[in-house]
Amino acid sequence: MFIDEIKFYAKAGTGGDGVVRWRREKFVDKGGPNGGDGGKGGDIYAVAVSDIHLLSKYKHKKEWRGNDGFEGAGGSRKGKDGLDTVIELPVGSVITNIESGGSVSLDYPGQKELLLKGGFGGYGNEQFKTSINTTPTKATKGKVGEQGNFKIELQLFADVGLVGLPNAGKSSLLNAVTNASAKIGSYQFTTLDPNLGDFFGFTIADIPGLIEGASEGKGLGIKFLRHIKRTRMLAHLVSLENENPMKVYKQIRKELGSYDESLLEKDEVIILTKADVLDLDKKTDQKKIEKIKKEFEKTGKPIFTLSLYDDESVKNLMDELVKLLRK
Ligand SMILES: Nc1nc2c(ncn2[C@@H]2O[C@H](COP(=O)(O)OP(=O)(O)OP(=O)(O)O)[C@@H](O)[C@H]2O)c(=O)[nH]1
Ligand SMILES: [Mg+2]
Repeated sequence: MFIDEIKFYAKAGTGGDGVVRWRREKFVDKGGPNGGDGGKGGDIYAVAVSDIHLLSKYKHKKEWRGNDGFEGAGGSRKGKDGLDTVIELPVGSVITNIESGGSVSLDYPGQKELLLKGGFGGYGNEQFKTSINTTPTKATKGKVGEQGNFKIELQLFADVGLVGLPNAGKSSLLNAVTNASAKIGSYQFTTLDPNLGDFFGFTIADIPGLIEGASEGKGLGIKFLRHIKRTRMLAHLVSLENENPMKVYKQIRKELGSYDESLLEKDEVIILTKADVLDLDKKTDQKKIEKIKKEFEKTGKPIFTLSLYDDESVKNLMDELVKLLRK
C-alpha cells in the first residue's frame, strides 16, 4: 500500500554519566580525582532517499529511540558517545515537529537534517577539582536527549501533474509517453495512488481522478493533490466523451482552487482526450470539435486534441510538451 503520511515519536540519546574515580598512587591513600565525563547521547537525523514508497516501511514504527552515551571511567577517560540514528525518508518529505510547528522539506537525495540533539554527558569528578577542593566527590548525570512528535508528509516533486475526472485517460497518457506502467481501467478511480513516469528527464505525476465535490470528500477526496502542489505545470485532461467539456473543466478547476489557490496559477496545458470518439469524417462532429476548441482557446492556454489511437496526435503533444518544459 502507498503511504504518504506517517507520525512518530522520537527521543535522542541521553548523555552518559560522569563518574567519581581516584588516581591510585603508591604511598598516597587517595590520589587526585580522575573520574571521566560521560559521552554524548546520539542525535537523530533524517536523510533523504529517492524512494517514494519508503514511508510504507515505517507503518508500524511509532517510536525512535536514540543511543545513549556511555558513562565515564577512571584515568580521566571520557565515555563513548552514543551513535547517531539516521532515519531514511523519501525525497519530497515535509517533516513537521508537531509541538513546535517547525518544519523542513527534504528536497534532494542525501539531504540530511538534524531533528533532535542528544543530551550532553555528565561531568566526572576531575572537572570539579579546584585549589581549595582537591578531592571533589561530585560527578553529574548525563542530560536527557531532546524529544518530540513528528509528522512526515510526502509531497512529490514532479514537472507535470496530470489532473482531470476519473476515466479522462490520465494513466493511459502517462503510460504512452513515459516508462510507467500504471493500471488502466474503463471504470472510475482506477488510480488510487500517484504514479510517476520519466518523460525525457522530466517527471510526470499521474494522480487519482477528481470529481465534483471532491473538496468535500466525494470520490477519493483531494488529499492526494498535495502531490501536484510542487509541480511546475499541470496538464488538465478533459475527455471529448463529455457532453460539455468546458463545464467539466471548470468543475475540476473549482476543486483544485478549493484545495489550494496556487494550483490555479500554475502553467497549464489543456488536453482534450479520446478524440477518436468523434467521427471527424462527419460534418457535425467536425463542427462540434471546432466549437469546443474555440471555447477552450479563450483560456489562452495551449490546447491539444489527443487520441491514443492516433500516433500523430501523441507525437505532437510530446514535442510541444518537451518544448514548454525546456523553456
Ligand atoms: N477511445 C479512447 N479511449 C481511451 C483513450 N485514452 C484512454 N482511453 C480509455 O479510457 C479509459 C480510462 O483510462 P485511464 O487512463 O485509466 O483513465 P484515468 O484518467 O487514469 O482514470 P482514473 O485513474 O480512474 O482517474 C480506459 O479504458 C482507456 O483505455 C483514447 O485516446 N481513446
Ligand atoms: Mg488513472
